[in-house]
Amino acid sequence: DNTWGGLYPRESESREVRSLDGLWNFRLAPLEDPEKGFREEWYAQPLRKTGAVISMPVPSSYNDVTQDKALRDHIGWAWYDRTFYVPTRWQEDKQRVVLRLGSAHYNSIIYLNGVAVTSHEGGHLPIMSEITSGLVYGQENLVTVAINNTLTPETIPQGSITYHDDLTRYPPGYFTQSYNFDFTNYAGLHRPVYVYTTPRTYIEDIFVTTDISGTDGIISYDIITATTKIGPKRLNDAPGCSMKVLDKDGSHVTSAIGCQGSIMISNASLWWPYLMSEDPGYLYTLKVAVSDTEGILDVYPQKVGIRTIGWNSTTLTINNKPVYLRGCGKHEDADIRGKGVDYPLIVKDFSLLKWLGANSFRTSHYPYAEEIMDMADQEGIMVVDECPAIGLSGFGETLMNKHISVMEELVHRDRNRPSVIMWSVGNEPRSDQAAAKDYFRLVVAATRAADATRPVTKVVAATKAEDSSRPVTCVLNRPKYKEYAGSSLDIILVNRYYSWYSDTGHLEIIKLQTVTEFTEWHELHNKPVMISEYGAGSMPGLHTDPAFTWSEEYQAELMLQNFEAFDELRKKGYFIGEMIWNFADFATPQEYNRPGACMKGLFTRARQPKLAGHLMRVHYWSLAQKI
Ligand code: GCB
Repeated sequence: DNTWGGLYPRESESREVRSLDGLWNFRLAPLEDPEKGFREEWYAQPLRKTGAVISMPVPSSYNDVTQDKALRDHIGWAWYDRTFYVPTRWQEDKQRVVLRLGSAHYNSIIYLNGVAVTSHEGGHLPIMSEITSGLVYGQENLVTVAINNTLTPETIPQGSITYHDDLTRYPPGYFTQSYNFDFTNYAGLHRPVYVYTTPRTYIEDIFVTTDISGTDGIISYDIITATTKIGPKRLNDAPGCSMKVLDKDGSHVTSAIGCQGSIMISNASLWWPYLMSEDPGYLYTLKVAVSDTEGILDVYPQKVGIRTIGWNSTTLTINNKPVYLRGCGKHEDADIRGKGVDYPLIVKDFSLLKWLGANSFRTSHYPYAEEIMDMADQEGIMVVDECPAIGLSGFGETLMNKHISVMEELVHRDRNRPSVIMWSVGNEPRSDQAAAKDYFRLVVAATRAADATRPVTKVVAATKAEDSSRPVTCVLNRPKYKEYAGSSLDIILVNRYYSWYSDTGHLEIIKLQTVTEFTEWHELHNKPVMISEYGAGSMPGLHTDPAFTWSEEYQAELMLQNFEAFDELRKKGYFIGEMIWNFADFATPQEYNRPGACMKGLFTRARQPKLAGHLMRVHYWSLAQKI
């Protein structure tokens, strides 16, 4: 039952937003009886009445918050619940009420007062359900979420479950979960949960695109209004839209009338990436209102950054200026909270990105929280917005349809964001399999169609690439001559670990191999190319000279060799950026080749710089001055 998660809950003259974050009650389903909670209807009563519960913070991953190994390693259903009140005034004022979860990893079923109100597949995108008629007003309400983190070849991302039935080696019923990726599959209610109101006739959706004409900015908009089917509606006429444009300081710039149209802003302040202007990340606010003959019904504040994106076979431009991406692959990852949204961490990470002189990151390998994306918009940090398709293999139709619907949900969530400059349909698929060709052609076409610069409805039809406002990419990691996805893409992104996963210890080969390979990728597809991952693991505090694998020196010298290759490639005119792997060390499953974490961070997991962090700071700031 996947649908779009709706506009982000924001307060306005007509909307109230209440947070349901805090400590929820929590209980795991037993491994040996995973369906127990459904059979015993745990959702029909407070969880604490069904058995022992613990307190679980929301937002947070559940894995690392206690001393319990079974909780950390749990595979299967987990149950959350809490109670909350809504005022009777919401009913008297005929408000429409919506429950919204920023995400729930991976499959989830949401109940209100014992009744299932919605379900969702996929762990990184918002979920909403109108709950107007299911609430008891002025009394206690119960919200329950059942959530399952099992990954299979049919989920995105993929994983697989192995049952070990050799009873001489494993206990009865023993199974293990493996993954097509290297990061910890943290699970839980990772993002804020809200209950919010709108009037019964409300702004359902807003789509903005922007353009530039001389010194003027143009905001084209499409407002979709709706009326809830529940209860009497106050609607004396077809709703009409109007809007005010406010500048960064909240001062009135101009106004417009109509649900579709465009607004001209003379001498507009453009949205520029960090270090490309004195005031990067400039955002206007479009205060959208819908009214009937009796007056204003609903108001929603929509941020807008005025900028253009362009690309051809060699270059990516913002506001008609070529840009070179200086960035990092990242993860939503920290100790204790795992992938839980954490405001101190968000502010710290953006502060570190700016300290580095970086202008971009990739949401490797799944859509990040909207709270993070808001910061990117506001700070002028460009984002390669990636969906959760990592390491995909087996390109069947069911998987493809799921992949397309994830891309549509992602594009729908993020299409108004100026920071999003590229969609990534995946990371390192097994695109050496011939079936990848049609598969990616169709996924890319659907992505382009979802981002068409014309009124968008929920029905997505294939359209031409010329209609899209952002390039589509996928991170390729297959031998270039047996690779079937690249031909469908606008920009070629490749992860490459010379002198780490191949020729380990031989730093001297990096420059030659990197220049050769990326030149060939460009020649093969005649498209801009970028390195989306390179790097080496380092143990903070381990020093060796001459450099030796895992030392801070080895990581730094590997970077220096790569920088020389990138200099050379830049001179050729089609190399549009570099993103190191990774911004910070991050958690990985238990294994013998990594010490509990991927150690390729510029920063430790606690966000302190390694030698590599200091080196990158010098490199990115000097690049920012040069190009
Ligand atoms: C990759 C993956 C990334 C891994 C990295 C590594 O190519 O895209 O998710 O963490 O390599 O360190 O192996």
